[in-house]
Amino acid sequence: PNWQTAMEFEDITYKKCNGVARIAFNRPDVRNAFRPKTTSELYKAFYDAQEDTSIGVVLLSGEGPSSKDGKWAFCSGGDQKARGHKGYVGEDGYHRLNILEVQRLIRFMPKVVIAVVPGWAVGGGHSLHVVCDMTLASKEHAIFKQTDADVTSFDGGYGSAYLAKMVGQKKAREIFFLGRNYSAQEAFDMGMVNAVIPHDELEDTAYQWAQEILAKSPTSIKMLKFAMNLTDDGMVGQQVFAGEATRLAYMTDEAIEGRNAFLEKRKPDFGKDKWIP
Ligand code: 1HA
Repeated sequence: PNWQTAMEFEDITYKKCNGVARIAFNRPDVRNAFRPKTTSELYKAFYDAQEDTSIGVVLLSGEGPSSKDGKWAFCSGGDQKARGHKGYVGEDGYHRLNILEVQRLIRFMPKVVIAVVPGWAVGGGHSLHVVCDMTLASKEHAIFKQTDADVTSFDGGYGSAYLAKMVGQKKAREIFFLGRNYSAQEAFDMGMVNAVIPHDELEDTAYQWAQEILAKSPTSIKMLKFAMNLTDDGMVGQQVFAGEATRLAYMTDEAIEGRNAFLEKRKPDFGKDKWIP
């Protein structure tokens, strides 16, 4: 693919090519840990991908390998050096946890987000792969691990409770309570990885998966994502799904008649035989 840089950032890279956006952590020397600057850049890139009508699939990955030891990482979670007494401290001195806003954008955006995991997916980085629609993992280098309970920075939302829906309660508790390393194959066997891919083919495979999705009907993909989210997202899930139902209703003759009747100060005439069962 002929990737073109979409926006310049410091902590991430952001590129686009043929309907696909690729957002990648770019702090390989710290295993792609995120600091507040990283999460606000991520938010901007994801928001841009959401608003771009030519984009249907977003790949989330990590640049690498590390210049220090040649190891690969997807993301190792919150940068522990950026953690003050009250939480993660931004350049403005405020404590913020805006990775959760990024999670919500991934979850609610009407596009497919694929986690492309070339190496470590740890802590809040593990939670990010959980919240993505699908995960592709490097056969040789991907390692999945939850350290939240080691550093007292725990994801009690999608990272744990939604993970339990994905891999089952016993496995999710094992992942969090023991914090062991799991290979791509073990993560696949648990049901939290869609495919285990030879490292050299990982990026091309992700692009190929994206192209297959892009050949489908955009409305169908969007409604299906929101339908599958709905039961786990409560009233917000219903709201997101319903927003799309309203959009579809706007496209009917009834909606045109309702709007026109109001503007023309008359009673609407929706027709006598339109109560289709
Ligand atoms: O869960 C949440 C949140 C939940 C809700 C709301 C907000 C949240 C915000 C954040 C989080 C979290 O992410 S909590 C979990 C935070 N992350 C971790 O505890 C992982 C820490 N890192 C590790 O356990 C390991 O580094 C590793 C398993 C990812 C990789 O091990 P490895 O291959 O042995 O490399 P290592 O030598 O440990 O690391 C390489 C370099 O990267 C080290 O720096 P150096 O000694 O070369 O100067 C290391 O310090 C740095 N590094 C790695 N991970 C982080 C990091 N530096 C800062 N923060 C990191 N997370």
